[in-house]
Amino acid sequence: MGLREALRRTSRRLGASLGLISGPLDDETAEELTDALILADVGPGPAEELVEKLRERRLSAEKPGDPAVELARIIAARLPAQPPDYAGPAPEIHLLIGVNGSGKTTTAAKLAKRAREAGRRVLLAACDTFRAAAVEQLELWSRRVGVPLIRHAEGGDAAAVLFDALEAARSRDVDLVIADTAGRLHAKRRLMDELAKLGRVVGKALGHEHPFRSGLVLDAANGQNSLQQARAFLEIGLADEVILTKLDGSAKGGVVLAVGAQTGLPVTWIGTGEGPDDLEPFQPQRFAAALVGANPDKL
Ligand SMILES: Nc1nc2c(ncn2[C@@H]2O[C@H](COP(=O)(O)OP(=O)(O)O)[C@@H](O)[C@H]2O)c(=O)[nH]1
Ligand SMILES: [Mg+2]
Repeated sequence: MGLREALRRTSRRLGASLGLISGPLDDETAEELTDALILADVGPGPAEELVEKLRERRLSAEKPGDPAVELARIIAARLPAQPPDYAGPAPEIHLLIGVNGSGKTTTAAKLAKRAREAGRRVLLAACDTFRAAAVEQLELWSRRVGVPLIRHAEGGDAAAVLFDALEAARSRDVDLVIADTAGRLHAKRRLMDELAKLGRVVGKALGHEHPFRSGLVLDAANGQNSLQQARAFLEIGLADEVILTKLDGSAKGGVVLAVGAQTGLPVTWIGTGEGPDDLEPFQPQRFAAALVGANPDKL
């Protein structure tokens, strides 16, 4: 599904409020727009700040422009900047972390397909060893997207799978390893230990300076609750970025702003459906335009 379509339910709601604005922003319209932003899960604080900025802009402008375009510009400017492309040694290592059901396995497959199609040598690692079904699900995906998989028998050790995947990556000249991990919500301490163990495995297999990136996968359909659910992951401070799934069909696309405001982490990818191609790199301007239903060429 395309981005605009995925965000249709959010943009429709915001568009209805924005459509009422012609000149300066009066109190009633401001309040309505704030409510619409809160319903879209932008969060009350950021919602008020956005509307205040829009109000100022419209007061100071000689001839106020399209309110949707103005709001989109304000939103885009608030989104954390994108991280630079990976420039470290091969292989690049991308761990996907997050609670069960957030979309880690699906996203691993989507990312793998995209990278393969871009001409990269990719390997998937089935580090969610907790349930047999999880490994099988990734195995199906690996065949579907044509990317090899490293797996162990059920119940194995996630760190051992990662180690094997990294060894295989080295011997096969792989340049990207994508590791799917388990999303069990156990004690923060355990979670931290497990993720730290994966980090040590990278050091052991590839050298201690070798970087890796942890993408926290969040379900946008749960809006701000997804941030709450992933609190343990956020508190241990091992997430480098956020990948937001299930924006399709959600009326809570505004959660992107809440994620930025509450975590300070960049959103790097967005999931827009269940199919292998339903993944887009996050582009703040394009996203902001689609969120409020503005013409992206006018931003
Ligand atoms: N609509 C929609 N569904 C998604 C998206 N990403 C994942 N899903 C679905 O969410 C469910 C859980 O995904 P899964 O990858 O198994 O989550 P995991 O437990 O974190 O590995 C599956 O039914 C996926 O098809 C998305 O971007 N949009
Ligand atoms: Mg999974």
